[in-house]
Amino acid sequence: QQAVPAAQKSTWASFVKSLASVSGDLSSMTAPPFILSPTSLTEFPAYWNERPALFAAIADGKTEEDRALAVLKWFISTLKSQYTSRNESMGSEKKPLNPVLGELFYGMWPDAPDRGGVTTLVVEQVSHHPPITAFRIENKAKGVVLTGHNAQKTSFSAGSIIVKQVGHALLTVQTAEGALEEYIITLPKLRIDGIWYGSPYIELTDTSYIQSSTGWLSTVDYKGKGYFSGKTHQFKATVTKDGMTKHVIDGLWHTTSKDTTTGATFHDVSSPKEEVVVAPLEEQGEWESRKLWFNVAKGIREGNYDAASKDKTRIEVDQRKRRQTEREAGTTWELKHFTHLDNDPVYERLYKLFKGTGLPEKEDVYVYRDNGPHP
Ligand code: 0T9
Repeated sequence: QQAVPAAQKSTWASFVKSLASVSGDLSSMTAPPFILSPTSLTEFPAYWNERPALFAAIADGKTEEDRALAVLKWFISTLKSQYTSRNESMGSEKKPLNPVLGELFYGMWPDAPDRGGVTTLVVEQVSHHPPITAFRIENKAKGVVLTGHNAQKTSFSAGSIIVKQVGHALLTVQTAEGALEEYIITLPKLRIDGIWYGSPYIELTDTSYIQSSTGWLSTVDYKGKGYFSGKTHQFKATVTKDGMTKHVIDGLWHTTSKDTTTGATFHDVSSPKEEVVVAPLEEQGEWESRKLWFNVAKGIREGNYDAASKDKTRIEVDQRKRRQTEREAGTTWELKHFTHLDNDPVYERLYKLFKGTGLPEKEDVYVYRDNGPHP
């Protein structure tokens, strides 16, 4: 139990015990200081594009098959950033800051010879309770766009936190022939282990799917230690068209994989990733994540937890006041970049192709509204 500072051992033990009784949403639980991260969940969608060249390369595929494989390769290559990067930067998984309604995060990745232009990121917290984050990533020059939203349903089982990801993403690509291809992407289930020892880490389980409007379907099965072999972070992806298996990819999502049909390397994430570029604080608006949480994040980083909790309380009180004012006026908070629809028309259309996957028939969606230029 080395990861837990001596002074926080008992608060950690009671926190872990209370995990078993809280089900659904862990985000608003108070956790001991050592496990707090200074980063808000609104920053997490940037993980989708830490390899901007792979995102851009989707548009370069000559055939439907090429593009389906390019989407799968980009997707698998995001998993290391999404699910292991906090362990690398902070020693373990930590509890992210719980975004407020209307919180924003903007970023970009600069142009380079391997990607045709800049890639932009827009994130908005579209619900506070339960927390839901909507995002959009676009490489305009290449005609590749990713839009999605996600929420989590958590439960506790055999000492691990089980996280079901709710929501999905839609990737669209404009082909050289001018056709618009769509890919619905569903998200893996997470198991957070190492809780008792205070050093949580993520293993992916279950299955995620990438269904294309062209009929190509990638089914990604995730397995941890002891399934396909004794290694962590294993996956096997089957790429099919009209029910026929065309490729089987096998490997470790945080390192490399192979196309078992040809033996060639499929993905390889050993090269450095590219972190999102964010405007300096002086140029950020009040609702932008790093500006909004500045004092809280500083307190957490510097071990000044009194300062962190004081400013967190200020933010929470302000939020409660706003909700109260809205209730009294009979209004609701207006989202800046997204419109909520109860049924996603694209998902509904492509659902017919998800044969026998057990996925829900309908899903809601946050559609991006183009509001002109923003930082
Ligand atoms: C979408 C990602 C998601 C968000 C995080 C479960 C989690 C919040 C959601 C799913 C991203 O694309 C990928 C990566 C990590 C996920 C987080 C890991 C995590 O622990 C938190 C939850 C809410 C907790 O903070 C649990 C309590 C904590 C003490 C355990 C470390």
